Amino acid sequence: MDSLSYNFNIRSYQIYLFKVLVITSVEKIQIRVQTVIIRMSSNGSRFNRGNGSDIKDVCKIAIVGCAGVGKTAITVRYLTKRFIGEYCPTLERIYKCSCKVDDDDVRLEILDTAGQSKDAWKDGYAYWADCFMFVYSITDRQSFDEIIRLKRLVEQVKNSTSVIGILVGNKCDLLHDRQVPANEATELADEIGCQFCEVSAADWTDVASIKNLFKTLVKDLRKTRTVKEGRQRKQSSSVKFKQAIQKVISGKTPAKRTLSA
Ligand SMILES: Nc1nc2c(ncn2[C@@H]2O[C@H](COP(=O)(O)OP(=O)(O)O)[C@@H](O)[C@H]2O)c(=O)[nH]1
Ligand SMILES: [Mg+2]
Repeated sequence: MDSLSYNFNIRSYQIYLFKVLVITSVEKIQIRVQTVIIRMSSNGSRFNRGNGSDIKDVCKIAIVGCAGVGKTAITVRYLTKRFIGEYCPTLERIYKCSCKVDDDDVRLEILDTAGQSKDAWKDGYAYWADCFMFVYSITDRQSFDEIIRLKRLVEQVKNSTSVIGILVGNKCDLLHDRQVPANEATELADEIGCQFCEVSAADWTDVASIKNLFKTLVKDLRKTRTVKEGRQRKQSSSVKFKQAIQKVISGKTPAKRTLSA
């Protein structure tokens, strides 16, 4: 009787141990499965965001102009809505961000240039960029005179006179130091085929105007791209039409020969 109860105890202990092991391993598996699911879902959402499946365009903008005109100040104002005051004068960087234009998400790559030389232009960002922000300071006549040369350089690199750009007169908070009248800048804008706007990166009430500079460029670029695509589609469909006609004509000729033979 004693040995029976002993055996029974051992068996029940074994069953208990077995149950515990099974439960803990099942729990472990459940935990692992849950972890994998969490990882997958978090990767998935990150992937969806990073992938940018709903992003339609990439727009590469180069901010160009003489040193000290406020290129970095404009870029930083746009990206952070802040005006820091002092910026590294040799800093040259590409910033990536996105914006909404006409209900579409557009990816922006903004190149804040520094100290351009003629050669750098030829080899570098003029070639890289889709559109340009030509910045001068309304308090610096020389920076305004430089714009026409910069525009010509871009045209050379792009091998086209129809460059997408906007002329920007910065530091319009410093009206007392103005060296470039607004009407003169409007004339230049007409001459180089750009829109024109005066802004102040320092004035916080001008944040919307700075945002608009970028939006205008993106809109112009998208319009140009749509027109180009339309033209290409038209060309390819007219080529296809011509090819179809030629096929019909060349298909009829041998058929006639067979008939006459
Ligand atoms: N008053 C005023 N100062 C500005 C404005 N934008 C830039 N600055 C100042 O001009 C200097 C040069 O600006 P920065 O952005 O570094 O010029 P960059 O060399 O063209 O990049 C800095 O001291 C800025 O604080 C502006 O709109 N108004
Ligand atoms: Mg700078």
